[in-house]
Amino acid sequence: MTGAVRTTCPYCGVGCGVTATPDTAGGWTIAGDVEHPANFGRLCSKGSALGETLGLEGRLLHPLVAGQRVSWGAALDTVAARFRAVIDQHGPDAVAFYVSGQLLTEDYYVANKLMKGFIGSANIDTNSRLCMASSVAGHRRAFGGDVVPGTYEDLEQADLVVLVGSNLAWCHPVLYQRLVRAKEERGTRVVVIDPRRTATCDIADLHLALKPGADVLLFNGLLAYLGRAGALDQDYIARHTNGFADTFLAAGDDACDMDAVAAGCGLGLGEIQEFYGWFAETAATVTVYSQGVNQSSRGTDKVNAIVNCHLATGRVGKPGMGPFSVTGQPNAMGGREVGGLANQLAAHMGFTPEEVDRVGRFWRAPSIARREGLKAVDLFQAIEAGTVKAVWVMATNPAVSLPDTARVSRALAGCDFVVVSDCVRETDTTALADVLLPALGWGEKDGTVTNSERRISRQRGFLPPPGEAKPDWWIIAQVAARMGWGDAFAYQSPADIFREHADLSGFENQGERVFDIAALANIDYDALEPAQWPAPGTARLFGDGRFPTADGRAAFVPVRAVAPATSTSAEYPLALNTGRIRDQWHTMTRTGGVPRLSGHIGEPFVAINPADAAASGLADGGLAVARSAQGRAALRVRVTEDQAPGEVFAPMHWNRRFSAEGAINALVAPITDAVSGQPELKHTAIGLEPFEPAWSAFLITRNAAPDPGPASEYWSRITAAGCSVLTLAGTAAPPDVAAWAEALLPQLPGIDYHDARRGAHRWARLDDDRLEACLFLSLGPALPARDWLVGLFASDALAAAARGALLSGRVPAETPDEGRIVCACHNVGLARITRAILDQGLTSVALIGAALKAGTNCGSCIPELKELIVDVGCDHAA
Ligand SMILES: Nc1nc2c(c(=O)[nH]1)N[C@H]1C(S)=C(S)[C@@H](COP(=O)(O)OP(=O)(O)OC[C@H]3O[C@@H](n4cnc5c(=O)[nH]c(N)nc54)[C@H](O)[C@@H]3O)O[C@H]1N2
Ligand SMILES: Nc1nc2c(c(=O)[nH]1)N[C@H]1C(S)=C(S)[C@@H](COP(=O)(O)OP(=O)(O)OC[C@H]3O[C@@H](n4cnc5c(=O)[nH]c(N)nc54)[C@H](O)[C@@H]3O)O[C@H]1N2
Ligand code: SF4
Ligand SMILES: [Mo]
Repeated sequence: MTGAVRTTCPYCGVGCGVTATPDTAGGWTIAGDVEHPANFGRLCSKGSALGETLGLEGRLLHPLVAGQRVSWGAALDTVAARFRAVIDQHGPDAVAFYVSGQLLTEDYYVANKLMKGFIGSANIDTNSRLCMASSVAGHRRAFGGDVVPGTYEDLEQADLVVLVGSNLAWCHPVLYQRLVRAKEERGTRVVVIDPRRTATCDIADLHLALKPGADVLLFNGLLAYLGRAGALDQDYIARHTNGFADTFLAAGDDACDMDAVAAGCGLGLGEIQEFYGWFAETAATVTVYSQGVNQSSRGTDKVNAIVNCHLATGRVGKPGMGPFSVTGQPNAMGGREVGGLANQLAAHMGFTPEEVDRVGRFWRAPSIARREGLKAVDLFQAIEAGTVKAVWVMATNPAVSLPDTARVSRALAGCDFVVVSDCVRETDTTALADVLLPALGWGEKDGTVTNSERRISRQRGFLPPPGEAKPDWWIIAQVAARMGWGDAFAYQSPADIFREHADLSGFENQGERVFDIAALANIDYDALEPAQWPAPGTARLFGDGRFPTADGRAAFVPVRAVAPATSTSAEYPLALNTGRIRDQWHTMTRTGGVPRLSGHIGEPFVAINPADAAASGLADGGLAVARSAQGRAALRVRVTEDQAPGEVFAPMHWNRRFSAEGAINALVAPITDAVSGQPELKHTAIGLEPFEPAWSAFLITRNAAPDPGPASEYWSRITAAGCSVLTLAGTAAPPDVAAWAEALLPQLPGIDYHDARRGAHRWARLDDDRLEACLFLSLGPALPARDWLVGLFASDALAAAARGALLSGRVPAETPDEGRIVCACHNVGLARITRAILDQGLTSVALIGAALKAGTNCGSCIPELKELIVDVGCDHAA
């Protein structure tokens, strides 16, 4: 491949290798790197669409102070001077950094070194607190270090894969596809443990839809069962572990009999027995866990409940066996390596006097922090209380992603000095900043990331730096220099930083710290091939039963089942679970503007069981207002049997840029796990009621959609091919459409139609044959079909039939309506797939693939295609 740059995907922790190759039109072709051992050439829908995220629209390109463009010198002086002033007056703990698993390791290392080594406070925490903190704490309790023992191949070599609180199909799609193929080849059994039915259940031999939070009880029950079934590895327990007896007793107390476990988990006895039996009889078992485990007020205990069962059977770090915490962000692991968490110092060292002394000498740090700093939720509460007076946020959007966003916004709004480094100009967090610093984004920046299997890969830049944007490490080092520490931050390149980081990992390390990459310190950084740590090429750890604890043994941790911190009540009768959808990344700053990623699910929604919907007076496709003790949200209703009664689900992605009230963390309580500090993002008691619009509308414009205006209490925005789409609704009198429309595109001729009897308006503006904008408004909740209208913007010339249809508001019979996008890789919509299933009698995913290409690239839509074959077939038969 001539001119191809090998880099790594900036989204999930699978860490797929990507190649960027210049095309003849001056753009870049993005493809999977066939040589990268994480993905061997595969990419999911988000990775495949990376080429569509390279535009500069919406980018933050210049430093801003108080909204005014300034030079880099002035911006950096301001940041250094303001931080210096607060530190001089109030001490180092009055300032803080809040950073992110989306920084590269080099950026992260420099931020951590500045705060902990030189400013002298450990008030640097990361969004990994919301993500991996419980796994980190659970690993440290059990293994003595934050280590994921396994490797992706273990999922392929296992005979049983248990997925706990992980929607792998949507959140780690390429790893999921590896599992799918292994299952096809060797018949791997798959158990999914998740309160809701997810796309991942498509390959489940067993789906345990347990009660939210019941994981500790389920795994305590498993440990007790393993004892009864004679399935414990007594030899391993005796030789390689401590604390079994107490742990086994605690588990037995919780899980005194199987009926109690079944009742407590809300599961049938038979299904629990089936799972326990499989686990007992299958040596090659991997348990993958993710946010359904971590994001809980008992997240650390959940992790240890799982690890206990693996220790009890001696299944740790051996081929096809082990507990496997999959990381979310591209560099969640790298952050843990450098010490980005407030309770870690650096290079997997904590705050013992010996470690503080060692790191202090290595850094030649004048005033190194000696104790842990504030964890994310506490940090923002300290900002609100005014004890932290200056904060620098990097590569994260806390005004959306932290629980109780009203409080987070209040904290930032009231804070004396807020600096935000981001690539994007307008986010809910940049809106609250005093200083905005433009950072290089993916494709521009250079450094390393570590994926879920401890594999360090290079991210390489292939684009020129846009505007005045700079690498995060450079920005931090410049501020450090201005605060008087130029010598310690005199890095010329990411390679310099990586070398120092690698050296620190090996510094006075006689093998007691597993994280040791000293061997990488002097390699050719630019040519670095993906390598698993420690020492390049260690696929598995702990297979010999030796752990990085004082006596070399792993620890069983006795854990007890406890219900989630908030319980439902008459006022808030439903348990709100939150998480991800297939094609959006977090707060949508990168994926929200890509049409084919917005076509799958285009509005913030709440998924609810039919019985609960009926009880709350909610209809599928209608709108709902959700309330909790913290705040409210307004969401589209999806009625589905995938949700258990009493539980609802909403995505975490929407925010003030894309919706009026779609931000779900407005509802979520800031309750944290006492050990890890990770918030309980998966369980909040809420109430739902219908939102009954007096009017509904949509506005489609070729250019960026205009502000929805105050009359629209509900609105949400998506980007489609050639246009931006606003869906709107209000409970008061409808806005003056004529005035609104006139303000939009006064100069163009078009179609204006007002049905006075029904109160409906249809308005469209044309530039010759090209549709520029249209606005449909009707009284009440219902609106005409909108997908075909959106489709009209994909072309530059309007057909005569479409012109007529615009006026009548009726879909012309011959319009090939694509419908909601199901296959994002090949842009194939629901309507087209449904028609093909019916017209061509397609009965398998393979046949759909052959006819339409849907499902033939990343495979993420296959669960949905299968469902469609069944649904469409049934409807047709009925
Ligand atoms: N498409 C997409 N992929 C992503 C991301 C993204 O934004 N979009 N983000 C990345 C990041 S940072 C992360 S952390 C990962 C997260 O990846 P996942 O953890 O797989 O994703 P989530 O949807 O947050 O939650 C997983 C599941 O936990 C379930 N759950 C809720 N409560 C419980 C419970 O009490 N017990 C159990 N057993 N399960 C429960 C939820 O129903 C949900 O299906 O995804 C990564 N990949
Ligand atoms: N209710 C609920 N809340 C959740 C979760 C949940 O499941 N439910 N999940 C939690 C989890 S696991 C996570 S990881 C968080 C994620 O939450 P966030 O970290 O807040 O989400 P992102 O949208 O990824 O924010 C990253 C920001 O960094 C910017 N950025 C991207 N690259 C760079 C860069 O190189 N440099 C700089 N300076 N900026 C950059 C982006 O434009 C964006 O504004 O959300 C958490 N919040
Ligand atoms: S699975 Fe998808 S999002 Fe995750 S790293 Fe691979 S291509 Fe990127
Ligand atoms: Mo995450």
